[in-house]
Amino acid sequence: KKHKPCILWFTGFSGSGKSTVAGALESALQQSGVHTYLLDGDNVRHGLCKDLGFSNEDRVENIRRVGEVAKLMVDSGLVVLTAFISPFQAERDMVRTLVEEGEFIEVFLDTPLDVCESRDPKGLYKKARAGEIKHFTGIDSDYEPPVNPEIRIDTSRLALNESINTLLGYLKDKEII
Ligand code: GGZ
Repeated sequence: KKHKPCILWFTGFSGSGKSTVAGALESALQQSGVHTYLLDGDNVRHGLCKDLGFSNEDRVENIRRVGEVAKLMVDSGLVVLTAFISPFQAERDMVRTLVEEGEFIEVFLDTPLDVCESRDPKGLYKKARAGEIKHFTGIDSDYEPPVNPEIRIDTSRLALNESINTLLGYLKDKEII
């Protein structure tokens, strides 16, 4: 059986669970023989986008580059997962236009900000509240929630395996896998 290439575009606050859910979904897909690639800050902001910071302008450019790379990966037949805050609807919509209808799947990690802040795995919210980090998303930089996401996941309400089952169910329903 063959899968259909697509982009699973995860968006949400820092600490909302994007990397965790995308990483677990990627493992599940690989176990069933689906060829995938996960793009996230760890492999992009240290290389392709290492010249960019966190001003609105730099975030727009970050997402533009990630979108273009994801499109190339779709052309080569991969299921691409991306895990970036990607705070603006306009840039998410722009990436959607780069691929065919149905190939862009917007996954909104709709975990409430107070939950993300209480998790604070890297202590970044604490630093942002103290004014040591400027332009932190949700504190002093905007996040525009998706208007019409294909999938919505609140990791404060769902266990990881439930989130993964939601995503796998969607992909099977749409005959992507
Ligand atoms: C937001 C920041 C900031 C600021 C550093 N605002 O939890 P993390 O650490 O691992 O994920 C966040 C990551 C966000 O990078 P993205 O490339 O996803 O952002 S965007 O899509 O908006 O371009 C956080 C860390 O970088 N980080 N400073 N000021 N997140």
